Amino acid sequence: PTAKYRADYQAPDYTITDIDLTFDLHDTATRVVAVSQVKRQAVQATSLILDGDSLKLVRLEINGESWTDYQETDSGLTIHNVPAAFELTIETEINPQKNTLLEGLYKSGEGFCTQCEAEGFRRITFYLDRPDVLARFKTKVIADQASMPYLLSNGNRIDAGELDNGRHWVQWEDPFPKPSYLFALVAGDFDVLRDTYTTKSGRNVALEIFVDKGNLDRADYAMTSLINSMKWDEERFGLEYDLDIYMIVAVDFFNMGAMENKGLNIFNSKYVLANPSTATDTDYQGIESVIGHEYFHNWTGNRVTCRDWFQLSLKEGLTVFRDQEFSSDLGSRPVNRINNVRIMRGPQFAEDRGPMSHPIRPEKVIEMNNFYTLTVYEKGSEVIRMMHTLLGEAKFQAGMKLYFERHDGTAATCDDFVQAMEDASGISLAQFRRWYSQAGTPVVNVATEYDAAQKRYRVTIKQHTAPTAGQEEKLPLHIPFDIELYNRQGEVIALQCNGKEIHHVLDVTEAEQVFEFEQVDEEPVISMLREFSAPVILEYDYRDEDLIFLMVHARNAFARWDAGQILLAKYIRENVKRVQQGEAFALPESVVDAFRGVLLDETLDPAFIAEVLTLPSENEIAGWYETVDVDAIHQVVSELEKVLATEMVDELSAIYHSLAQPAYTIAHDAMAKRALRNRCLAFLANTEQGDKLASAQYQQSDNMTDTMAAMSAANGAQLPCREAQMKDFSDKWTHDGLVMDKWFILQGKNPAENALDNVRATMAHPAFDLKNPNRTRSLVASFCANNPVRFHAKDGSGYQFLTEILTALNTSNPQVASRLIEPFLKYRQYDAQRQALMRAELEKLAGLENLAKDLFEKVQKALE
Ligand code: BAL
Ligand code: ZN
Repeated sequence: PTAKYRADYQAPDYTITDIDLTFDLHDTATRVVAVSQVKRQAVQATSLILDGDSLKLVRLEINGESWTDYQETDSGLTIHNVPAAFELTIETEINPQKNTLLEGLYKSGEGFCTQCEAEGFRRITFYLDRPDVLARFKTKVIADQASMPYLLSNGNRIDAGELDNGRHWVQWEDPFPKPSYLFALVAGDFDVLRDTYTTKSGRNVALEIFVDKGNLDRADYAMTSLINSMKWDEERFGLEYDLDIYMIVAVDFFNMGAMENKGLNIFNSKYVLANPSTATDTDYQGIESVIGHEYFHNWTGNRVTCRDWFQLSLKEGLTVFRDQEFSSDLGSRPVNRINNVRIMRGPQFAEDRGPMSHPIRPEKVIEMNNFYTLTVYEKGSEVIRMMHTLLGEAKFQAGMKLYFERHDGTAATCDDFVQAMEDASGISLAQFRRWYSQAGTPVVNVATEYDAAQKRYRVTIKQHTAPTAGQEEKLPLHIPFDIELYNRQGEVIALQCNGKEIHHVLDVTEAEQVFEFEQVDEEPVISMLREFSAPVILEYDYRDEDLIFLMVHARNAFARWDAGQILLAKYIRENVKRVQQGEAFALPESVVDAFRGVLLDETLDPAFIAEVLTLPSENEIAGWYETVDVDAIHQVVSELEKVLATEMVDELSAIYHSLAQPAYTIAHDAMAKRALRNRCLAFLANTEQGDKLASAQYQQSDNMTDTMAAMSAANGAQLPCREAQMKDFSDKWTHDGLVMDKWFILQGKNPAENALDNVRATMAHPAFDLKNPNRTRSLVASFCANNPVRFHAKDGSGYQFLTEILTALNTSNPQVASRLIEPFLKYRQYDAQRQALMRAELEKLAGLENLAKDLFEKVQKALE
């Protein structure tokens, strides 16, 4: 496999302005006729080079005449000696039934659907399958009428008819030119939830959500979320929907979360289907954010798309930022921020440390699917958020407006976006642009000094980014560094430098910079990186009492949570050392009291309290170490949960009982109370009451949130009630794979010593199917990625298991395989014995005869 480089970008020699597609759908032999209007763009070009993959060419014509001057190649089709402008007709045959890759046109259950991003359209027809070729699409779909009454594609439905052989057809037309990755087709039989939305300028939009028959009672929240998204985008960004119909189809077999195809979103059913008895509060929140995300792409992604795939963060980072803001405006801003930051500090920082480390705008790609990463998405969103912090809402919105004025209807670059922000605001983003090209997580080291005589407080800030794979040299970044100083009464001290008051977001731009604050009457407590104002690691030697002070006094909820996390981190590190030295676990009473104080503070949002009382994950903790001691980390986290539970048992128990709710509702305050109650239960699972409480909650629960909380508590603490719960749940839900995913996750995360045996046995469960990405991720990824102590068993059994799965998926679905391989990529962070075992597995994979390029790229980088 060969790499592509961002620096090599060239505009296409030809473009396609219009394409007229006809699909004659059959399970194993679908015929696709594509009639394209082709135009030469580069004077010297004579050959049209089209992308194609796994296609059978049936017919090729130019201007209606058969054309024989062409060659089929490994990557598609080269047509020689073509005119400057012509009509190209290509007929291909494809086999959707055999398409287990779930890219291009494939079967999900009884129906047909497509996934074309990034490069799936070339598995449908030979085409200029690149995002800077924008064409108007017309699509006719022909299929059996009885089994497939719904035939859908992008844009507006303009005609339909019946054929005399039991088949029927529907004609679609999308007036907006789009790249091929936004093409979609769906055929099948569904239940449909319908609603309407009137945009602020008066356009009536039909809203349709298609779900498998029998699932209509699980579509309401998706519809509510869609309507909320449409309204929010008008209010916050001034952006309206632009077609007369917006369709969402939920399918069971889908590699990603969802796809923003113009007018016809295709969703993983996980992000559509929910009712109180099948979905948890977290599932509901996931639906709201993914429905929002795909809707927001209509402007940031579809109306303005990417020039090339290296620019993916142009649409993804921006759209993640928008969906995060949507969830924060509708729900709790602090809780949303906390959860976004957990993802950054855990898996995104881990990605930055590993062999696949890349800037948010990658420079080199072998398999594009490997770059739908937390770096491009989540860190990409943090980069947008930093611009928002630097510019403020008004100037940021002016930048958005200018961006659309300049680039609507075209394919743009990340630099175009930054330029619009810069031009609209008048704020220089010259140095800031380095965030697009520099990989890795900067470490910001802070030292403070108080001069009582001068009443000055000196803050020295150093930034350093360690070399990352393929990028040795790092330059200082422009880091917006949000701080606040407090006096001992908890009052904010105005920031004054050189006789002038300055803004609380400091512009850190140099490798080392000193800020000296004047008129500071007493030694202050400093709160830093407020709101996680930049995606960096903060190093500062905090005293316990300052952190405890901030947990109470910091003005902003995020900073209070963060102080608690830093305090926990101190004692987790210390206890890991103690465990390694054979000493007993120890935690000062003052630390317990700080958390008790938060638990008992009735002025706080219960959902926020639950976050403060949530310990960092074992994976996040692993990221703090050069060499990870999985067993010690696991032991310390378990002990910490137990000690906090034992010390606060009365308070936890009282709050648990006081938060019992009469009936389930999805309102935010009800969710918040459940979050805290179930966090209390997770702690109490470690006490004598655990089994009784988890058992009673499971039996009495009228909703999936409480059911899963009871099961997770029982699973995590290995309570006696666990087995009966697991059996009961499986008996009840075996017919429903999506619900069973929750059960598979618990099997994967089972801390029992024989977890791997259980996982292997579970693969024979009737609801399990390795070909279904959701099932595989639920069971296999939860074991390999989220059960570190069992996956990293010293005998290497977990590693062998992962290799077996990867070998099977390498042929059936390499895109899913490529996500599952992640734990192996971190092998250098483990002890010598484990490193050797994991490396041996990587070498086994490298030796596979037909290693897919998705895995090839990662294996090669890991072994380098
Ligand atoms: N564009 C791929 C799915 C998503 O990010 O919305
Ligand atoms: Zn997206």
